[in-house]
Amino acid sequence: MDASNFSDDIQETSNSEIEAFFCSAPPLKDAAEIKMKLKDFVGRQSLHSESGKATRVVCVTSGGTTVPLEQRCVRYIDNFSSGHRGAASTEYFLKAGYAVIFLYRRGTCQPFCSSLPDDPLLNCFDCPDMRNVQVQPSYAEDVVNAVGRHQAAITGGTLLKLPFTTIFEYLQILKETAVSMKDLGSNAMFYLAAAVSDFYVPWETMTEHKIQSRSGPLDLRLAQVPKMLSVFRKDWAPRAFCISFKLETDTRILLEKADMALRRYNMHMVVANELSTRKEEVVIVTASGSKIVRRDMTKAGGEVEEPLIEVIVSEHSIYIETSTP
Ligand code: 9Z3
Repeated sequence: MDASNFSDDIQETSNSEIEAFFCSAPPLKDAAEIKMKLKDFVGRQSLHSESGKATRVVCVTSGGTTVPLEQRCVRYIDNFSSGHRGAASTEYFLKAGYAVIFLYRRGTCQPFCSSLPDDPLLNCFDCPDMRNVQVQPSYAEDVVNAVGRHQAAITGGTLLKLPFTTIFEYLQILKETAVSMKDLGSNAMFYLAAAVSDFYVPWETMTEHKIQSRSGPLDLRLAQVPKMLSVFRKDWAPRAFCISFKLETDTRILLEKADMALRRYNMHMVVANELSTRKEEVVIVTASGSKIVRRDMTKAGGEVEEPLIEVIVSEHSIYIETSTP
């Protein structure tokens, strides 16, 4: 299974295929609430922009989508992504003054939490009695930092978090998000780091109940998820600055595939990364060439996302300056 439905291995997808995907997908349970949250969040940024400099808003997608095999899902196919790239990038975008819509896979890495233990988180706390919860002194600074920065971003209206699990949820929420950000024009950015399923079981052909093992080996035929990037650029987010990611395990084809994605889907930038070195370096591919970005090894805890977001922010500035209002 390839990492994304945005890969470039097949022909163009027609609008009717995309429509059919959305029509047959199980409707989002909390669609009205998501729409409302997006409207409030984006509206708040537009209000800020009246008072001077326009607020830039980036939608960061993060984590992998699942493909359920049963409607009452017991088993599913997953796409690899810890969510570290998306969570770390969100922090750097916030630092750079962006408002961030963080569209993330439930249970994956979260912004501000990288220095907290996840196994088990309870190591952070002590409970000397029923009325008293204390943070372990060795984690006190990290917890105060994480809670403080998270609360400031949420209550300050600069971070909106929207979770997804399945490919159906992800694509529906991404579309809603893009539509809600349309009026931001060139101040909007999409940073598509999520690892999105290429293949799926259409809802109407999916068995309702748990697949039984007594029937012997399981033959699965997966349909292709329609390629959404073209329609994304053309219809959902025509004026936004759009960055997609290309993941490969074979470095010999990585740059060629990234370049193909850039041209085929009219992306402003494709970030190419190889699975085993993705935390060390990435290659930014644009129409004017490619550039390797490495993490600063001289800096304790230096992350590749720091110089990456720096380059992206400056490219976005040029894009805004040269875009027609
Ligand atoms: C990426 O390439 C991300 O950088 C990673 C980050 C998922 C590798 P982690 O979450 O890893 O920090 O563990 N995301 C995009 C993957 C993808 O499916 N890209 C498509 C493709 O390669 C292009 S849009 O076909």
